[in-house]
Amino acid sequence: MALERTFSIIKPDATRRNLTGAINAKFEAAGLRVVAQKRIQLSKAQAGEFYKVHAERPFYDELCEFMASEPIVAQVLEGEGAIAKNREVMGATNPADAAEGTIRAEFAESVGENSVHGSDAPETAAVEIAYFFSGLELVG
Ligand code: DAT
Ligand code: MG
Repeated sequence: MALERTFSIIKPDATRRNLTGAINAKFEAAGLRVVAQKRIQLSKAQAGEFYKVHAERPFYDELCEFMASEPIVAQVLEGEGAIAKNREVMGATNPADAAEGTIRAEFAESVGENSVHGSDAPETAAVEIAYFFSGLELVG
């Protein structure tokens, strides 16, 4: 398997509950390395741009409000097969469906406030990393 990078967000419900370290511990235990990380607060417009693929969904406005409500931690994770591995560590979108031991099973509060974002494919990972980080911030 190839060494990959994926984009991750620790969402406002998790930063509010001081879970950044607990979530990073899950990534590291799974062999994912945090190679870039910053805590920032998005505007609603920036959240809307990031999630524009969901613009037609009924939960879009609520999702953008939530993502801008408090700080997030934006991250780049690196590892063998990092994109799929991160999705595995995250668990299903709805915490009620998430496998035991996954981040969402342990920490998510609801399908909307589900603690983490992770890229779903190499193309989206590249776009999402470039939206949040410059090349100079990616030291490996
Ligand atoms: P994922 O975050 O697992 O990639 P997604 O891309 O389908 O899931 O949706 C993006 C986010 O939108 C998700 O993390 C939380 C929110 N969301 C998805 N489905 C929802 C729903 N039925 N009700 C409320 N929010 C939802
Ligand atoms: Mg998604």
